[in-house]
Amino acid sequence: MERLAAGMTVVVALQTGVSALGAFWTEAGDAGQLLPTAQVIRGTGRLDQIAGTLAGDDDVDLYRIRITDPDAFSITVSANLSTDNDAQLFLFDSAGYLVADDDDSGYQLLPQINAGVLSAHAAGIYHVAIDLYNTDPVGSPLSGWHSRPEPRQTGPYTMTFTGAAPVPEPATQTVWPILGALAIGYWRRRRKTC
Ligand SMILES: [Ca+2]
Ligand SMILES: [Ca+2]
Ligand SMILES: [Ca+2]
Repeated sequence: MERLAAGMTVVVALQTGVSALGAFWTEAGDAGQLLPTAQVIRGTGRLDQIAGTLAGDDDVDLYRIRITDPDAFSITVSANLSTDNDAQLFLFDSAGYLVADDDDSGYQLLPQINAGVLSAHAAGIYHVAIDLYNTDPVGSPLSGWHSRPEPRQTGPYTMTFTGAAPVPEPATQTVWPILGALAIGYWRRRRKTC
């Protein structure tokens, strides 16, 4: 069993070795506004912050994240938009169905999603969008945006998270079935030789 035990040690190390450090993500270029063009947050450990810019006439920035603790999940926003800081948040599941949204629960006219709002939902992949009031999503699942910003404004924002993490790299996602197949093969060989 020594070789199998060693393999399982590697698995445990992969599971626990990603929990210590937080990730601070800066928008690369301009994040898209639909699922196929959402910016995928990569990294290890917690997701602490995403910093970006609402630019142009009416920017919508959509990010793919992983919610690890739905009870604790929260988003607070700081921003320095050019007029009145009136931004909005929308949270969609992995397929683009809206699960939460907020306009003005944060400081001044900034949005905020409080811990507990996601308690009835499962952990997993989600998408978070930040945009200007009063541009709202269209379709369920998300298929577009109704652009009607009031007022039009631009500027930087930072979203701070609890209960979230980056999306695992594809290689990390595929290592589990590979390790599982190796373990099953080893177990079958052991049974034949016993
Ligand atoms: Ca942007
Ligand atoms: Ca954008
Ligand atoms: Ca707002």
